[in-house]
Amino acid sequence: MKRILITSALPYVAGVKHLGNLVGSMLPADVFARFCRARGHETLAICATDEHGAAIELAAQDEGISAADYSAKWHNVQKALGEKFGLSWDNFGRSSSKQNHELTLHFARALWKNGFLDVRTTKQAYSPTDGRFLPDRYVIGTCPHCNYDRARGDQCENCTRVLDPMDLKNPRSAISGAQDIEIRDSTHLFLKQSGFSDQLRVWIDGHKNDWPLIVTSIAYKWLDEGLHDRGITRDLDWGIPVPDDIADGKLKGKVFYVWFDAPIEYIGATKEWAEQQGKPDEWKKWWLDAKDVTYWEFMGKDNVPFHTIIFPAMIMGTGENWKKVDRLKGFNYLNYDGGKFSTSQRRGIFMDAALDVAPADYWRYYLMANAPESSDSNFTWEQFAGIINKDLADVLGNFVNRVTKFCVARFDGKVPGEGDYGDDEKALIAELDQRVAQYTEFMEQADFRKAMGELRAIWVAGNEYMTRAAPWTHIKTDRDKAAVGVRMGLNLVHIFAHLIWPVMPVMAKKIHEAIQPIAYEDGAIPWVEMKMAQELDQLEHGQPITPPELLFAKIPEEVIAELKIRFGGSESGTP
Ligand code: B3M
Ligand code: ZN
Repeated sequence: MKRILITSALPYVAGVKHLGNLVGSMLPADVFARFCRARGHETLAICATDEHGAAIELAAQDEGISAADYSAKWHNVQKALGEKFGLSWDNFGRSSSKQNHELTLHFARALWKNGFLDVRTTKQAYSPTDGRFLPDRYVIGTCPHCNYDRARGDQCENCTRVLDPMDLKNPRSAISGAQDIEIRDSTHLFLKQSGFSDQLRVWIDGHKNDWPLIVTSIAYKWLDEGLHDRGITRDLDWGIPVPDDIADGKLKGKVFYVWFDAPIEYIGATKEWAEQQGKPDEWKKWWLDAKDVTYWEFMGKDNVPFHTIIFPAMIMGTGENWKKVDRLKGFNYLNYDGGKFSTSQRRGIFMDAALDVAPADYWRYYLMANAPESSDSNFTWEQFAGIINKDLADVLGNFVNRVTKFCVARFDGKVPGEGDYGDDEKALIAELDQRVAQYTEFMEQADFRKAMGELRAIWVAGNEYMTRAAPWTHIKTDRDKAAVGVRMGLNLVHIFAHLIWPVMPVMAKKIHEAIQPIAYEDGAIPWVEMKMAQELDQLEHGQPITPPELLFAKIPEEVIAELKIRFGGSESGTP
């Protein structure tokens, strides 16, 4: 048994997340966490809303409420939606929590004491029209690297480069659109990041083989371009205030930069979880001197620099033994019908609307089967419907129905015991020994597209076997032979339930209950660990089964056409 810590990048609290956000962090983290639990590993899955920063202040102003009220409101919305999607976090915390305030101050004080923070007077964008400094996303303009004309002051969402508002061409205020931006002096704390280059490179070299190329290439690009010291405070009201004991009160009225406190919330949310468990020290065994823990992070590619360079540098600078990431799973982008998903333009499919269209498990399977791993991937309604109709309805759903209904019609709804497994069954067993091992291996590596491909191949192998075994034909002439086919079929249905649980937990339970009404402790349906010869011959002869109600409904063509109109395509703009 291993101990596995899993975090997914913290969604900004502003509004409902789209499927691109979901597939790039929260969903794969959940599928992986369930897989680890199914295998019996001690698993801790942590997420939270990322609540500070300019973007949230701006969004709260738009709604006419305080940033604190705004965050509380949208945190609850996101938590409820995540649960509806089956996201089984051990804790879904908030970066504005008291635990995160305390830990952020701990980190800042350690960095200050160790000489890794500098006080500097910098030039900041100031808007006389708005009467304030305009940090980060308060400035919008043209990216100096790729010329994207709606780049934000903190990062260009087109080319993912991290920016300073002063870098933008044609800058304007995000509050008022005012272009009369002046440059004024303001004092800030800087993380002396450049001092960590060598140490970071050694650490990243050590992960060349276990991080995906998308991750190492971003990390090396940063190192090769040379690390710049980074401002970690902002002229904002909403955030974690810099305490007076750092820099003799010179930073009065400033708060830490959102990206300084956000990754610390991974620890904060763990601490909160431990307190909720009534074991307030338990978080330490996941984060301090935690040599026996394997720590997995899941995130989109734009978050990679913060997790490979900045947060690790912060950890190194404390001189303390905080856990650093072991396996970092980065994702490319999911596009919507040839263009970008966009929260600001409400373009694409959002988590709330998605659940009006199809149950969570359909989305979970579709998204993992098309996870943007080695390159960006593209969502189209045709492709979505194709996968649901074929893989889920025709291949998996139909198999379960056929076998269970036939068992009821001809074998009294009980697992038939007659006859013995022969060559056909042995060949299937041999094939599935290989395929299940391969599927397990892909899941262990969080290689989701390949894993889903193998899962589908397992269902297909079952279908092909059933077509050959054809109990519906043999029943007329050879009842024992038909019994063998049905018994194998029911055993297949049973292991399918086990194998799909990490990705389709609701369907897995439904299918499992139809075959074997066992209530598994804490809901995890355990992984298939035995040899197939045992797994596929384990249902008790004579044991009753009940065909499940309709598992997967197809999405008809007329509906696809309607959905395209309702959600808008690449040409038609926003819904
Ligand atoms: N809030 C997610 C994003 O860029 C960002 C992740 C923080 S992880 C510590 O959408
Ligand atoms: Zn750019």
